[in-house]
Amino acid sequence: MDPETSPDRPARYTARPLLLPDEEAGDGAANADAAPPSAAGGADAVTDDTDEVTGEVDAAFAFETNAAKADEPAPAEIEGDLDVTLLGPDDFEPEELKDVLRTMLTSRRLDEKMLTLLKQGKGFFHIGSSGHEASQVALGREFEGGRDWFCFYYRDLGTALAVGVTPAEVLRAHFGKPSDPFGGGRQMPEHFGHRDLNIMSTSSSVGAQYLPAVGFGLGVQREDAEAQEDGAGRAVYASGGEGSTSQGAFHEALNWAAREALPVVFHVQDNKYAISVPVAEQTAGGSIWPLFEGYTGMKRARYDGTDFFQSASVARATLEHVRAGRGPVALHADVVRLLPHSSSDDHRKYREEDSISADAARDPIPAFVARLVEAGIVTDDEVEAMREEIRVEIDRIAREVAAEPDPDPATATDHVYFEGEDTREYETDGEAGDLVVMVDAINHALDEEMDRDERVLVYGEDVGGGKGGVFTATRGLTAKHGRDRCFNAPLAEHSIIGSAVGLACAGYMPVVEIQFADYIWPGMQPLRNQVASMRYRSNGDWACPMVIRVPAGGYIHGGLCHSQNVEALFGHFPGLQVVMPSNAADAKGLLKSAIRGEDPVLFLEHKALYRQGPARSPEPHADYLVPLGKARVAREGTDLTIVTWGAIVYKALAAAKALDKEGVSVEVIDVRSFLPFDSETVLASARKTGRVLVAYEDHEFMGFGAEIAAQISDAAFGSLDAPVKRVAGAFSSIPYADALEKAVLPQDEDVLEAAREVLAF
Ligand SMILES: Cc1ncc(C[n+]2csc(CCOP(=O)(O)OP(=O)(O)O)c2C)c(N)n1
Ligand SMILES: [Mg+2]
Repeated sequence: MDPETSPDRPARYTARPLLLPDEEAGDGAANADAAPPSAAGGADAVTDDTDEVTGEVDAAFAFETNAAKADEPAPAEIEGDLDVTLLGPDDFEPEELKDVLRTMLTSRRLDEKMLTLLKQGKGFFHIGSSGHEASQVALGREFEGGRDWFCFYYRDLGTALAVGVTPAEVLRAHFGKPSDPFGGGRQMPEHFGHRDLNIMSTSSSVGAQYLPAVGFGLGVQREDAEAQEDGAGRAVYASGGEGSTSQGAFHEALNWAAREALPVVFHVQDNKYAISVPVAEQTAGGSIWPLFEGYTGMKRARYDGTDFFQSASVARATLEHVRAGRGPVALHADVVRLLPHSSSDDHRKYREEDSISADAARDPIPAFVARLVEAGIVTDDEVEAMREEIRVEIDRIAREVAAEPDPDPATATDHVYFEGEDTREYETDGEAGDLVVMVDAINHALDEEMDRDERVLVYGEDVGGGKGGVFTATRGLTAKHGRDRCFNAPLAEHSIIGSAVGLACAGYMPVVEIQFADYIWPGMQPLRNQVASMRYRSNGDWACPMVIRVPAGGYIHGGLCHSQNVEALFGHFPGLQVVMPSNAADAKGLLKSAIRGEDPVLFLEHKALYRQGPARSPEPHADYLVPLGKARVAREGTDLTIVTWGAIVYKALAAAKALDKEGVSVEVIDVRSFLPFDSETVLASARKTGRVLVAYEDHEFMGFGAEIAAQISDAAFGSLDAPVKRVAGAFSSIPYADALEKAVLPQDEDVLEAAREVLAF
């Protein structure tokens, strides 16, 4: 049967001669013109509006020039400054080329099969790699699964197969089975991840894969100097579409990789569309290729990614370069997207027929087959036999996988955090030293932990060298531990947190500094979509233990961007731990626990307390650990509980002292840890005193105090003699001038007055 005219295939999937029709397609013919099933809850499911609406939108954005550019042919010759020898069929063993063909056909068949399964209502989503296979398989086969590191994107099926992922594993992800090695059914399909093969769990976030590759590269560079001398160092693969190169993270990654000559291969698969947006509407000049130039130290190559032999030639030269430690290579593969963006998309709504058929004419598989037939390596009949064999095999595997049990709903919230045994020993006795200020206690904790464990790496902005951070928390660490253990990152918060993802996944313990909480926002994306979710989305296979030290808080006339409080926002991220010590001993003990832990910790340091007298403590010994998730009773009392943290602890203690003189006994609880939160200590105190004031610096509205008040109302209502009250900052940015700052941030008298109100109720 001619696959082009097979009734089993919707028109939009027949841009290219595909494999043989699927025996299981069932009523697919009836659905041939229907929109593909949308992804229930899928990120891009919303892109499919009604025909009418989309028609209007298309008309408004019909740039002729863009459409023309989007379908520009690939260059006939390889371009760039990488030394590439063009390979042909004679440069490979015939069996190698047959293997390549098999992998390409398998990738294509999996796309078809999963789309068919969707039409049958088996599965919710698919995003295909059809048209990308030549470049993917050519590169993938130069890497070594389980030795090199991989930061894939969702359209990397051919690469995944080439490095060792099996069709059964791909199908398990499609069906969302617990045996799915990518994430046990937690992630949408095609979000590759494989612990045994060193494929880091893929996040859906476009561009979020590039900076982890820098982290892996930093790790490899530390370990593989000798192997690189023999041209055998490990390599890191990072890939994405041309649309992803609009993300700042892409350029940040090129910059850092080039700066440090890291062994990273950036594989940009330019299929000319980012969902519906043609590349000319995406990128200056209509192509990312010229923008690769200028990153000194990085090589680049542009080639026809639908031509296996061009791709393989570039791949070989690239890996030779990278494995010898000569720096990163950025590849620009001109490929074609033969399918709509995903199963939730219909590209006929924004692509002309001739654009779709022009891409179809560049299908890498028939082109590769033609070269092999011409070289006498295979016959057409042999290719057909191979297709049929793959089809039968994949159908069989799909049937078997479909019959596997589905995930147990009871496991739905497993692996948010580390679930193994906590072997840390907390609050052990030992000599306490001289009084130390909080910032010095932090500095000593870092130093001691770097002594204890060489996997601990400290970096951030201004952190290295003589300065030791703008608050001196890292002073002296470069001099003592060396530039490769305490160093300056580029001035880019996404880079700092994103690279830490790769280092953490490779087994390091990055302890990074964000100079001010107010500038953590570029790092929000990797924090939320890489760091915090890594363990959960990989079903416990990958984890991102790291510490992100963040000076936060006001009272220092820092104005709008040196005063912010961020605990409420980050307390909302499953997978993250968030703490804030209020004194030197807790700072040292909590930081050490965080560094010795298994989960990522946002370590908030109140900068107004760094050198404040009352926040000093006798310095605890080097193995003094404070548990995360345990509040501290800063003062015992019986009439009123003030729950607080950070700088407000001292205002609460001042209020307690004032009330004490009036015969009122106030208990002050220093929360210390937001995530995990010690509900038990807070509730026990609320039950004891019957009156609670929550005092904090951040805006009262939607602040962390709201969570505490809600918990007390839920669990201790019967013990209360007054409503839980909050006293906190105004719903405003934090101004600079003394009188204004004082008006916005809670003062001693505000806390005292609020305490009296609760007592008077
Ligand atoms: C940060 C982010 N923004 C938006 C999206 C939604 N989205 C998913 S894929 C995609 C287009 C990506 O295009 P490109 O990088 O060219 O890769 P391609 O899909 O074409 O291979 C978009 C906008 C996302 N997943 N992540
Ligand atoms: Mg694209």
